[in-house]
Amino acid sequence: MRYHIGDLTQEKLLELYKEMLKPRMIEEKMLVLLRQGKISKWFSGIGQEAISVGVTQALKPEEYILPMHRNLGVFTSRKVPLNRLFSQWQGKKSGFTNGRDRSFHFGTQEYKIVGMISHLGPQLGVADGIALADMLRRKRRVTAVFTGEGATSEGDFHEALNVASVWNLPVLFCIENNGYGLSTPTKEQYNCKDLVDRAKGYGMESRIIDGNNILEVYSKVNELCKAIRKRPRPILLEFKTFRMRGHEEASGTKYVPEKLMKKWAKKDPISNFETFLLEQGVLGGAQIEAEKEKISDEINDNLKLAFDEPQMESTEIKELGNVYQEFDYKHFEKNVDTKNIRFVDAVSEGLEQSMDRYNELIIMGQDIADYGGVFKITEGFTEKFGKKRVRNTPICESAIVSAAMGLSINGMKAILEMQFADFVSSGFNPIVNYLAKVHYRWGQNADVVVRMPCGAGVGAGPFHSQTNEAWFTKTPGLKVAYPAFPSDAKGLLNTAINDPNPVLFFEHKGLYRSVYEDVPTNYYTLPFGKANVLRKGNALTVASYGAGVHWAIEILEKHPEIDADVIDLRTLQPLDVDTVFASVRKTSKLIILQEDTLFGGIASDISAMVMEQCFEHLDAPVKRVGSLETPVPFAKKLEENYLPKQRFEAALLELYAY
Ligand SMILES: Cc1ncc(C[n+]2csc(CCOP(=O)(O)OP(=O)(O)O)c2C)c(N)n1
Repeated sequence: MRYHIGDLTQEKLLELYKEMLKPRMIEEKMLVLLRQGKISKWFSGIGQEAISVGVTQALKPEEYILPMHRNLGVFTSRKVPLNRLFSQWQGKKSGFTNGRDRSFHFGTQEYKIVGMISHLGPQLGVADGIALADMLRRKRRVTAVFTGEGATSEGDFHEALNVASVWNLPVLFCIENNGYGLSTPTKEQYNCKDLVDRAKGYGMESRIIDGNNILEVYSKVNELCKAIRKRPRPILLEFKTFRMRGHEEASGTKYVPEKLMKKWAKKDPISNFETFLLEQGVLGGAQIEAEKEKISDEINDNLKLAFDEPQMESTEIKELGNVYQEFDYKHFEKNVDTKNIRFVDAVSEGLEQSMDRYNELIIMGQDIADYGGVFKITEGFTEKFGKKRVRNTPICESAIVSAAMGLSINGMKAILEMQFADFVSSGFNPIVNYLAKVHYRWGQNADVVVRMPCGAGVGAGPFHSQTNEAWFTKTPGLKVAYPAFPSDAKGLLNTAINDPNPVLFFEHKGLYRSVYEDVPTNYYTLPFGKANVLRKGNALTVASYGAGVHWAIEILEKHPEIDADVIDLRTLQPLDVDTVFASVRKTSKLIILQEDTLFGGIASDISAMVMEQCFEHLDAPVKRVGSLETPVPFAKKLEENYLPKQRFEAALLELYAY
């Protein structure tokens, strides 16, 4: 291995050596503990230390770094206390997740490290968001993110690199090409010569770096970081290296040819550098022993601290209390000045007034800038707020959700417009796995609102008509709002934006231009988890939300003899079950109408809760009415048949007569 010292001082050379030695020795210790059954799982980065250490050393402490599962050297180079790392791996209190997540699945704002989620790819888009925040604040900073070569096959990789390039974000994308993704060799993973060949397609600079040569890694990355700080832009790096152990310890390396192992063993980043430093007279044999003893003592002392800590315990209340970031709801009253406007206008007004309130609120979505979005809700926004805050995105829902997560990590607020709620499936993974879980896992909030133009009745067929709220109400960590009226839409949207937690905000397209209301012109908020009783009656209770509320009222108007309580739920997570219970205790009959197909929807849960809590008060079985269990059909008559309006009328009459 050839080393070029360049202008590096002896101190720096020694520092690089020691920084590589520490993760290696920690790993060797962990392998012993694993064999003794004292830790559960280990993903080894032995042989890849030069990459973690070299990249981290080239960054400034205030610059974010997003490691993967083989980057222990990132954590040690950032001086994360070893006892905290060891406690983290044992699921103990001094770790970073209160025992809620394992291994390297955590982040820490203190050390500007954002750890991975198991799904690998979303990290790359998160880096985009962090870098975007730095760029918007004109901070000349680099964000470095790691990926294995295996995860470059995920769509997230393509999406994140494309976004970074189109937006010219200062991200250093670091591929650690270590030959295998679990057991899959590179030739079965991709079909280009080098992975950096892809950079050309993204219009991005790139470099290949010998990942086992610490001086090459550190010097080149250092130079590139300086260049990026001067002129922000993304750069793709491919570090050539090798995975010297199994994917994780239990999976072994039988599928790796012996000669490859031998070849790469000769390239070990630490022993080679050690020999070089000895030859150069920078390091002496006694010094090596002394350093090893020092690290060994540090490891043992910190291991004792971790082992002495008790196993984590918790309570239902504490665990439930940590899913969401605490939100101190501030009520802003409606004023008396109103304007008769449509649902779309109310959404637009809420967005505009919130953009005025928060300088660091960013809206992102497809065609939302000068075009104003397909529903024209952000029309005129670029003139008022500029294209930096009202951002057109490429078609890449996953990377944009991840980028919104990154904005939040770096202290900004984000709103995403899904062009149609149906397309959220392409951004599903980071919503349910990153945004939803991040607060519970390591206390980071996801200050993101995802706007969801949804719903059927508009002749738009199976892919532009779904109402998919149940995909999200099922996932702890998300909030879900689903207003039925313009004034609710505005007040709830303002609250969603104030709330530091991720909110899925459903807007029914069928209501956009058909429902008018006198909406207060000022900035006001409405609380989540408070249903609205639209009509009061004693015969029965109707509970619904979104378009269902309007269908229920329309049908009830046809039957004035039915004296019903009509409850508009307004938010589904949190859900105001108390208002439903109180009504059922009064009327003794409940019918729940939802536009979603019936199975596994909100109606089923409300029904179950009412059975559990109000059984003695019921005079009839709870009725649920929803759409047919089919995709949403296109033709008018088929769609009418699919939707629950007619079935609701029949069920309502049946319940009334019961
Ligand atoms: C979306 C997803 N698919 C599959 C896996 C299972 N898995 C975890 S790591 C891994 C291999 C990753 O290979 P690579 O990106 O090259 O990183 P390496 O482990 O080699 O460092 C696989 C298949 C996963 N965690 N997430």
